[in-house]
Amino acid sequence: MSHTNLITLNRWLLSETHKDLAHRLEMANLMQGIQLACKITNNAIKRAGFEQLFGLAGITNVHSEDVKKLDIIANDAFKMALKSTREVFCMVSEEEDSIIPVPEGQSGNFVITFDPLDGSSNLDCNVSVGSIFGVWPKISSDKNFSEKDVLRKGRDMIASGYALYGSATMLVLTLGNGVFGFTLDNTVGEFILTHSHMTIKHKGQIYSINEGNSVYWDKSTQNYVNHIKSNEGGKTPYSSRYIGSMVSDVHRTLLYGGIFMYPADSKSPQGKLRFLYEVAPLSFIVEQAGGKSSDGKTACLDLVPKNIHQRNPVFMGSSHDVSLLEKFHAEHTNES
Ligand code: P6P
Repeated sequence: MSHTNLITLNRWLLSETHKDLAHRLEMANLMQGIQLACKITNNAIKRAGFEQLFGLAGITNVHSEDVKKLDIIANDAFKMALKSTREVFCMVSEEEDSIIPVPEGQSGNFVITFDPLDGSSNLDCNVSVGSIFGVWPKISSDKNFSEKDVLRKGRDMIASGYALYGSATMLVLTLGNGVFGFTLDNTVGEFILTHSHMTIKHKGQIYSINEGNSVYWDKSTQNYVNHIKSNEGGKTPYSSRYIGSMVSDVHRTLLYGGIFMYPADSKSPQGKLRFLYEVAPLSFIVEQAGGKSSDGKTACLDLVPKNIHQRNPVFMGSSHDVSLLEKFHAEHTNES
C-alpha cells in the first residue's frame, strides 16, 4: 500500500467532504467511540484463543441465547467507548433487556443502537463475525429519554455501519452520502480508507438463505427460491452462499451482488433478525449503496418498531433481485 496518501477514518471524518454535514464535529467524535469499540472487540477476538475467551459465559441474554464471553467484552467495550464520547443520549444493545442510560453530565444528542458481536455462535469455529450500529438524532428535549427516542423509523437514521472481523478487519459506514469502507492497518492501529463510494450491482447471481428452514417457508419464498435455482429458459441458476453471520453475508452481497434473505416462516413468524440493531442499520447501508431492503412488501427503512427487540423479515441486496422477490410476495398474497 502506498503510504503517500493514507486517509485515516479520523482524517476522512474531519475532511472537506463533510463540511456541510449537520453535527459534523459531534458525529466525528461519536465515530471515534465506535472505532475504539471495534478495535477493542477486534483485539479480544484475535486473542481469544490464547486467553480462553472462547466459550460460554454461563448466562443467557434477553433472547434466551447463550451469551459468549466475547459478547460481554464487546458489549462492555461499546457502552464504555460510546459513553466516553459524551455524544450519546441513550443506547439500545442486543445484549441488554432495556434502554441503556448515560450518566448525568455525559449526555449528548445521539441515540445509538448496536449489536456488539453479531454471529457470535460462529466464533469457536473461527468464522467471521461483526458489530453493527445505527445512529439517530434524539427527540426528547429534556435530559430524560423515552421510548419515542428509540422506537424510530429506519429512515430517520443519520448514520449506520458495521465492523467485519474477518481475514481483514473492516469498518463499513454511511453518513447518508454514500458507503465507505475502512480497513484496519494493525501496524499503525488506524482504519484506512480502502473502499470509496461502495455500490452494489443492479442484479446479482448469488442467493443467501438458510435452506435448512425451507420446510417452514411460505409459498412466496418457496416459489422465489425455486425460480432463481432453476435453469428454465436456459438461464443460469444462482449460486448459494450462506455463512450464518449476517454481517459476513451482507458484506459479500454488497461486494458481489445478489440477495440476502431471512424471511418470516412458520417457525419464526416475525423472522429472526432484529430491526433496530441488525435490519435497519444494514438496510441503510444497502440503500445508500444503490440496493434495496424490504420485508417482502415494504422498504425496511419505512418501518417503525413496536419494541426495542422487535424482529422482522428481511430481503436485502441488488435492487433487481429484491424487486423480483417482492413480485413473488405480491402474487402469493393475491393468490391467498
Ligand atoms: P440461522 C447470528 O446468530 C444471527 O443473528 C445472524 O448473524 C445470522 O444472519 C442469523 O442469526 C443466522 O441464523 O437461523 O440461519 O442460524
